[in-house]
Amino acid sequence: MYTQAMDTLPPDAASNVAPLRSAEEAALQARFDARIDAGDFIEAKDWMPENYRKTLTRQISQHAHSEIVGMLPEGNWISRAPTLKRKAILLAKVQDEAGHGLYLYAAAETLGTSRDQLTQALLTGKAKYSSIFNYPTLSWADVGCIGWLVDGAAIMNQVPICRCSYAPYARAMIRICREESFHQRQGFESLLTIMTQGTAAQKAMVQAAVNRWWWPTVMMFGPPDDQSPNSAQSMRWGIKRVSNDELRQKFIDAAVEQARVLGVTLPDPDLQWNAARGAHDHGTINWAEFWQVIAGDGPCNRERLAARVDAWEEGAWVREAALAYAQKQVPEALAA
Ligand code: BYC
Repeated sequence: MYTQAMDTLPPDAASNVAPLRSAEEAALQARFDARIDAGDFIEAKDWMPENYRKTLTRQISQHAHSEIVGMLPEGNWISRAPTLKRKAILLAKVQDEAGHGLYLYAAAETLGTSRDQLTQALLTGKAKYSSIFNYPTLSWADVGCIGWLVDGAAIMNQVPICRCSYAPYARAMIRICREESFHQRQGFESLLTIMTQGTAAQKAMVQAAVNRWWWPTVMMFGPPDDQSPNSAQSMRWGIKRVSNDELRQKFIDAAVEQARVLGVTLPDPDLQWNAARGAHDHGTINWAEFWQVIAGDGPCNRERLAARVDAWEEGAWVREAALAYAQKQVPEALAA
C-alpha cells in the first residue's frame, strides 16, 4: 500500500511500547524539543510525545475526511457540466481530491491509527471535516467558486503545512499543493469565462454564488486565534506554521484583487484597504454560524454524512473482493 512513511510502525505499536522510565522519557522529550527547535523533521519511527501523535492524527485525519467529503458538492455537477471540456476537468479534479484523501489517510496511518478506525470515526460523526463542505452547490457557478475561493483558501492554509514538522504529512502536502494550485486556477478561469462571455443572467449567477461562498470560505481558516484551543501548542510543535487569523488575512487580501479582475463584488460592505496595517479590514464574521456548522447543524451536514455511510455500505463487496484476491496472492507469493 502507498505510504508517506519511509518506515512504518505496525498499527498497534504505539500502545505496545512499554512505559518509559521518567528519566528516560525526560531525555527523549528534551531531544524531541531540541529537534523541533532546530527545525528538524520527525519521521514515523522517531520517538514523539503522545499528544503530538494525537494532535497530528486529529488534524491529518480531519484533513483526509475533508478531501473525501469535499468530493460531494462538486460531484453533484459532474453529470450537468455545461460542456465536455468542463466535464472532463471536473471529473479529473474530483478524482484528484480522492487521491489527496488517500495520501492523507496513509500519512495518518503512520501514526498508528488504522484506516478502518479513521473511517469509522468519520461515519459515526466523531471526527470533524471542513465546515465548508456542508454548504450546497446550487448552480454551475458554485463549482467555479469552490475552485476559486475554497481551493484558494485551501492552498493558503496548506502551503505552510509543506513545512510541517511531521515529515510524512509534509511530503503528502507538497504533492497536494501542486494539484490544488491547478484546481484554483481552473475555478477562476471557469468564472472568468462566464464573466467575460456570459449573458447578464449568467453573470448574475456568478455573483449570487460568490455571495453564498464568501463568508463560509473566510470561516474555513478556523476560529480567531484567541478562540483557537489547539493553535498555541500546534505552533510550538511546528505543525502549524502560520496562525488562523494571519492566513485568513492573506487570503482576503489576495481575493480582493482577484474579485476585481473577475468583475464580481465581495459581499462585505466593510471590506476596505487599511494603509496603516497594509491589509484589508473586513466585516464581522458570523462565528455562531461556524460553530453551528461544525457541531453538525449546517445546511448539508446530514446529507453529506449519509452519502458517506451509503458509499461505505455499498462498497462492502469491493472491500470483500479485494481482500479475497489479496488472500489468494499470499500463498502464491510464498511459493514463488
Ligand atoms: N471546519 O483550535 P483550532 C480541500 C475545529 S479540503 C471544521 O483552530 P486547529 C478541498 C478544529 O478541528 C481542506 N472544523 O483547530 C477538498 C477544532 O476542533 P477539534 C481542508 C474546524 O486544528 C475538496 C476546533 O475547531 N484543510 O481543500 O489548530 C475540494 C478549534 O479550532 C474548522 C485542512 O484540513 C473548519 N473549517 O486548526 C476542494 C487543513 N476550523 O478538532 C477543496 C489542515 C477549525 O479540537 N487543517 N475547526 O475538535 C488545519 O490546518 C487545521 O486543522 C485548521 C484548524 C486550521 C482547519
